[in-house]
Amino acid sequence: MAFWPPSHTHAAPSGPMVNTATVVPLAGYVDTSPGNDSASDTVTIRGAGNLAIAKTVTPTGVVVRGGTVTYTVTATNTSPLGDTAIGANVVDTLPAGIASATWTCAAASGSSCGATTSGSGNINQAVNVANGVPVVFTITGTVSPTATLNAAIANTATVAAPATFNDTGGANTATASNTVRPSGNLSVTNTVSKPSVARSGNAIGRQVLYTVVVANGAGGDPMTALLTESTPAGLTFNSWTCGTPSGGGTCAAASGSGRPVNASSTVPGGGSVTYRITATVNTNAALGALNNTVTVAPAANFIDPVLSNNTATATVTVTA
Ligand SMILES: [Ca+2]
Ligand SMILES: [Ca+2]
Repeated sequence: MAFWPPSHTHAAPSGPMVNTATVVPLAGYVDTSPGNDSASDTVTIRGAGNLAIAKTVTPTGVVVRGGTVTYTVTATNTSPLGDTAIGANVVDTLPAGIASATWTCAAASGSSCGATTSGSGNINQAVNVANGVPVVFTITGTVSPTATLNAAIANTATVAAPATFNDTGGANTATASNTVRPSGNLSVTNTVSKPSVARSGNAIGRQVLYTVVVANGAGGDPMTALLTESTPAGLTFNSWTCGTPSGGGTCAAASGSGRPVNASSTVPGGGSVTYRITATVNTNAALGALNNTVTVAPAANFIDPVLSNNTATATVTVTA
């Protein structure tokens, strides 16, 4: 019997091929059982190549609750003989930290997305992947508002070869991962007790009190905030306190000497703490505006998406 050559030399159709052989009696002979003169064999033609999948995510590294995350899932086929994987199954099951997602699929000529090119939720779809022509799924998801803080959201995609395709390599699973970090809009205000100070005055007269409020916007995650006071010329810092919490705010330290430098507090969304900082205008301070700026910064692994309200300046006018 002649079979389809087991190693073909060109792109061949995949799927079952039926090969039938028949014997015919020579002239003058009688076949007493003509019913068994023919036999068929079914040979399945299998394509071959490395069916693989890759996955990337944007943003990389860190996401916040309620934020948007985009995954790109790329199924590829590297086939030395140019075979197409017909009906390769792509699966992407959304992890718990993703509240909802929609997806689209795109494929250039030769490959195909299969039944549909868009959907929502999990992906479980048979696609055709031609040699060198990727099938690309783009998933746009929303991070759950209750996603566990400081934990990873790992999203895995797989591609499985159809029965008609011999997957000759690995790389059938790919995972993209992000860490959910706390996010809140920290802000700071700074007011001073006196509009002006005479540098010729006595020590009490030259003392000023700065009232600095560190707040976190409503709806934010609890944030660890670091307050730092600048060191303007003409001013000597005496001491500071931290207190007057609202909304569950807490101060890491209740007081300190000099100026606050990375003074830490934890402020839930909608909460605040208040620093009171005493300083003395020096007798040799320059006349005119004496600006004192405070800055609040999120601690490491806390995300403040709005930095424009993280500094505040209070001004004292120095007079003779
Ligand atoms: Ca593979
Ligand atoms: Ca801010």
